[in-house]
Amino acid sequence: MKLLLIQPTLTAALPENYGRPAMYEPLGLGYLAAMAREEGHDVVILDCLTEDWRTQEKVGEYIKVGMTDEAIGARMREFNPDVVGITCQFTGFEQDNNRLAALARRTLLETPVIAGGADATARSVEYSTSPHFDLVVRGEGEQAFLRVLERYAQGGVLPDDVPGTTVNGVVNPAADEIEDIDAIPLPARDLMPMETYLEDQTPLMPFAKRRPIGFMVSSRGCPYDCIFCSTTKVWRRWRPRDPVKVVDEIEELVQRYGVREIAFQDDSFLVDPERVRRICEAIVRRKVDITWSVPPGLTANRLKGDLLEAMKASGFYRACFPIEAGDPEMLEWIRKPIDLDEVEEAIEACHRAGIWTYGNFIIGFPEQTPESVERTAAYVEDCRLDMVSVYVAQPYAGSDLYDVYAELGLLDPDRVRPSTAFHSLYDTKYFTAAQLRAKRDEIGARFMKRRIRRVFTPRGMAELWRKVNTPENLAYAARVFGIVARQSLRDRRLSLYGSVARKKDKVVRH
Ligand code: B12
Ligand code: SF4
Repeated sequence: MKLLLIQPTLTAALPENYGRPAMYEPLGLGYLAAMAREEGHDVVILDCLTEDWRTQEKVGEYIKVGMTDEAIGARMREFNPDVVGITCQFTGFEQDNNRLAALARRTLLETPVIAGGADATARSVEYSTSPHFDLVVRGEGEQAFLRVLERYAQGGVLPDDVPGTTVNGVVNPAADEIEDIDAIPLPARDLMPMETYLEDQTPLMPFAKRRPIGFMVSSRGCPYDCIFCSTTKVWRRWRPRDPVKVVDEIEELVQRYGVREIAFQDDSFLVDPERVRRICEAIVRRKVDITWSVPPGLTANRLKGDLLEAMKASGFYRACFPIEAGDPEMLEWIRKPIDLDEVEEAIEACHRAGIWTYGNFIIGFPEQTPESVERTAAYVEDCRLDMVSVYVAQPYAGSDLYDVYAELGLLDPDRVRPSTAFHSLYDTKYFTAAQLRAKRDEIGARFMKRRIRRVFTPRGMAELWRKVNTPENLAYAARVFGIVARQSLRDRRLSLYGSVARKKDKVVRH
């Protein structure tokens, strides 16, 4: 059968003339495509954002980035698929998912339209009863999707009882998880516009050391259950890949795509430190010349002993810590499994080892008081991190936080706002959305000011010295400080994900 797998456009509160957005290969679609291809299906992946990111149009108060509907419709007609699959990951961008599915309906008439991804999983009843979608695959998609295709190919009608699917509001039992995730073929990157992703990854990872950067996952799931995260609804159990297979994929990215850095996108990379050590040893043994980091973050209390040295020897250069709050009470409320003392120790261990440190923070939980936000702000200001990102809490469907927003009446009854953690559109009990955005900027600016002063202290100099011991490291340090200085001068915000370029005057206000 002919399958068209689509990553939608992006409509959000963005500045006009936004420039290049953060673009990244849709690995979920890549895995599905690879599996389907092995079963003999003819697959096309259409990334509507990446294939035409220069087309940016105003839609109401928001900006839509990516291919026009005419262009997408033409591609649909040209390929004329038997089944359309749309990845619906982000709650905030449901209007893109719906518009695309409606376009598929209009253009391809009887062709089934299937949804998958984090948002469709969390709201599978809503999606499957909407006029746009015929079926939702919940959670890990490979097995359920293939079974749906097999049954559809045999009978010519979509099955309504496959485990792991929701059809017409009926939630079938969950599918079994794939026990051996190494049996899944590598994502079909050859079906994606890799040259466009790799061309300029600055908006996605401004603080990367080398480019181009290859993105991959070395494990699925997370053993924790933070209140703001929906991951446990998609992946029920943490499952690792074999370190040898992980390094095979790194080598493929290096040899085939000229990748020089790896960004692991695992939800919980460090669950098994011994596995990480084996990945590092294999990188060194096989002489794979890369630098690497884990942007979603590392659990601080697992970065112990000589593991950090093993990581550094294999190219690890920057530790991201998802600290989220500087207020212990708030940490408990959000169920973040960290201890601020252990975080301090991990930051110090990184400085000693000459590893750059990065921290992620979230403010503006629905009932977070101004005093609690200030405790996080003070923590950020006083911390010894090299770089930080401050985000505003968001109601992602599937997270328990979404229910808290709903209970407090902070959500709209009939629509989801195209809000992001960088530019939030949600009020909370104590702040308006605009106040939270200003607070986020203020905390970033306070950090920058202190950070720049810190460099010129004896301790700051010593920390820096350990990180600039090779010409490449020196050049990297210069680049980091260039970005920090430019951003601080222009009062812009640091951001790991998403474009750092914010045209201040033209920001679309909610
Ligand atoms: C890498 C990443 C990004 C990248 C790119 C995302 C992309 N376009 O793929 C970047 C850095 C740009 C990004 C940004 C954001 N992200 Co992000 N991101 C991730 C991350 C860490 C990994 C994605 C990935 O590659 N997963 C691995 C693949 C294998 O899994 P998968 O995509 O889920 O696919 C599987 C299944 O879901 C399913 N499936 C998926 N699609 C389909 C389609 C069909 C037809 C079928 C049958 C099945 C199916 O089958 C796949 C294989 O099993 C995920 C967390 C996670 N673990 O998934 C968060 C995640 C997707 N991000 C999230 C969010 C919220 C964001 C932001 C909106 C944050 C913000 N700023 O407010 C931004 C903005 C997005 C944007 N477009 O600008 C949330 C989404 C939650 C929600 N309900 O909205 C997630 C789930 C994190 C979380 N746990 O909360 N993100
Ligand atoms: S935020 Fe991170 S640690 Fe917490 S549940 Fe989600 S993936 Fe796991």
